[in-house]
Formats: sequence, C-alpha cells, structure tokens
Amino acid sequence: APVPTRDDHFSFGLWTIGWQAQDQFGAASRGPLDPVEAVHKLAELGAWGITFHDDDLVPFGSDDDTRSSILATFRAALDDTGLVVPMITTNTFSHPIFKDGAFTANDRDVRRYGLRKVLRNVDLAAELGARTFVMWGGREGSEYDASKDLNAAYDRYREGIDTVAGYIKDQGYELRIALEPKPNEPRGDILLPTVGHALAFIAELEHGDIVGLNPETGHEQMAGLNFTHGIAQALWAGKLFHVDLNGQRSIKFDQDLVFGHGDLISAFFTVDLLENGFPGGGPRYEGPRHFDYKPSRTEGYDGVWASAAANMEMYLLLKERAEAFRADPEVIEALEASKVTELAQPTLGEGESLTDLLSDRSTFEELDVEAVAKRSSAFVHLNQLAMRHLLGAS
Ligand code: 3MF
Ligand code: MG
Ligand code: MG
Ligand code: MG
Repeated sequence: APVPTRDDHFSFGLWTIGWQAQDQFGAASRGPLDPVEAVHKLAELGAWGITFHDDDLVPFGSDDDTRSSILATFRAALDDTGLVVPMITTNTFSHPIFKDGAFTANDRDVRRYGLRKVLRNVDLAAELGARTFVMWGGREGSEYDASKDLNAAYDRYREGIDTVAGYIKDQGYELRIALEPKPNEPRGDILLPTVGHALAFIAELEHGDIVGLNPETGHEQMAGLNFTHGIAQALWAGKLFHVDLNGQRSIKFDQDLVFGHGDLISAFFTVDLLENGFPGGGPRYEGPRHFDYKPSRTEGYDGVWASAAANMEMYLLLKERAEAFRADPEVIEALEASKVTELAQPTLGEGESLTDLLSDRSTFEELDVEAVAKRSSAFVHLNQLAMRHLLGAS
C-alpha cells in the first residue's frame, strides 16, 4: 500500500482522532487523547497538518494562564515534529449557550458573545500561521419554523461573517474564511444547508472576496447530493478554500466514516478532481487534504490510528487509480468519443455574433434533429473504464 508523506498535505482535525465516541445513546468508549500525543502520532503516520477548534485544545472557560500554557505545550509539539496548523476553527455549538445558534441566535447577548469567541480565535489562527479559518454554523438553524425570523437570521449571519472578515482585513491577516455547509444535525434544519446555498450567501457579503467554502463529503451526501459536483461548482466559482473528506453511506445521520469507506465510486471521482483537475482544464484545488471523520465507537486507540492511516491510504490508492485512469489511451479515446472534450469549446464561435447564429440555417432549420438525437453518448463504456481502474483491473 502507498505510504503518505508530508508532500501529500494530509491534515486531521484534533476532534477526529480525539473523539472519545460519546454519542446520543452511549457514554465515551475511549479515554481522552493528549493533544501532544496526537501531534506526534499524526507526524509518525505521515500527516502534514493538524487542525482544531479552540475548545478541542483549550477547555471551554479556561483562564488566560491555562490557555497560554496549553498553547505553549502544543506549539512545542509542533516544533518537535514539524507538523503545521493550516486551519483552525471555533466551537460555537457545544456549550448550551449556543443552543439556538451563535451568529443567528434570537438572543442578542449570545450573538455578541459568539462574535467575541470567534474573533479571539481569528487572532490565534493568525498567530499559528493558519491560512484558513473554518466556520461551521452547526447550531445556526431551527427545529420549528415559527421560532426563527429567517430574513433577520440571514441579515445577522451576514453581519457576523462580514464583521469577522472585516476584522481579518483590518488586522492585515493572511487568512480566509471557509464556511462549512451541512443540512441538519444537530439542528433539525441548519442554515446554509448545502454548497449551493452557501455560495449564494457569500455573493451577498460585503467582504465575500475572502469568504469561501469548506465542503464536507458526508454533509452533501446526507442531503442526497453529489459531493464531487458540489466541490466542482465551488472550484469553478473560485471558492473551494478547504475540504473535509470522509465517508457516508446514503441519507442518514452524519456517519463520518473513513474517506472512501462510504460511497467509493464518488470518492474516486472526488480524488480525480482534486488531483487531476477538470478534464478540459480550469481552476485547481491547492489546499490541504483534510480529514473530518470519526474513528468508530467500536475501536480502541489501535483502531483510532489504524483508521487515521486508512484515510490517507484510501486517498493515495484512489489517487494512483485516478492518475492511471486519466493516462490510459483507451480512456482518452473514450473521452473523445463521448464528446467530453468538446464541452470545453464555446457554443458560439470566436467572433461569432448572435445575428450570425440566428442566420446560420445549419444550426436549426436545416439540422437533422433526428440524426443528432440518435448519436450514442457511450457514457457507460467510459464509466466502465473508470470502474476497471478503480478496481485495479486495468
Ligand atoms: C460537524 C462538522 C464539524 C466541522 C468543524 C469545522 C465538528 O459535522 O463537520 O466538526 O467540520 O466544526 O471544521
Ligand atoms: Mg461533519
Ligand atoms: Mg466537517
Ligand atoms: Mg460529517
């Protein structure tokens, strides 16, 4: 199996490997993980970065001295191992004060407190050299439609994000915000439920130029959506700042399986897009390969580290196969035959005006519509070639 190295830019959330596996129905099945051990273990496994929520590292409510000493110990572990912190994020969902949201809570005191908590961590992100500040608004939402003035909620969400983005600019930090969409869980309905909703929201911001997305595989799939299409549209819009890779099997609770342990075919095309880009060229993803998964509750710490390694192994296995797929002459021929390459050609010719098109009888009046309709697309053959590569049969 392929072995990960720093150059692969794999990163993990401290809350992933550090999850003690408490869930709705049961207590923790594992003891706590020392963040210093997490750093060393990830470095040993070949990871490049570690990310965290403020509260993953510094317990909620810690005084300033405790905070400084925890951060100093953590930084020493980073220095020892060379692990970097490419992204940090703020927990605005665990403490009961955030039970109705942070930026969109009905209670204004909560919103002002939430803003303070986030701004404090923007400073920390800059201090640690992170380039991305993720914001997952897990509690921004509702269970009951009567309980939220949605017009005001979007206004307050915009106010909150613009305030943070404006602060980043004022401070001169080299930091961008990445919003993380999710359709539900823990709220019955979460605001900005999908990549598409979040892109439309960003377009309404004053400081939208430094706000993009952190889409999560399982979050789009919980809504029955195609994750690869989601990140493709984000890339096309210049908004794919970060990704949360994991596995999900269909529309159900947020499973957070190992990447590729959910919808494997979709994972193949995700890696193909991230590594090989669009077939006809276009924007490329340059950010971290970040995993946001949960080691299953059945696992001890041996299983935690095995599953962390499995994420990277799955990614690298899929990368090998996706590269072989793209390089295969039969595939290149099939892409031509399926006219996949033709889509990169603009519909109007160079210099062609709309008048030219309207007067070109071959495009409409004289087109043999039935004959064109009969052309076979040969998409199944193309997909079968992809499956052969995915299964290592080519
Ligand atoms: C929840 C999530 C979050 C976010 C995190 C920001 C706890 O389903 O995915 O993880 O990823 O808050 O990175
Ligand atoms: Mg998640
Ligand atoms: Mg996530
Ligand atoms: Mg998830």
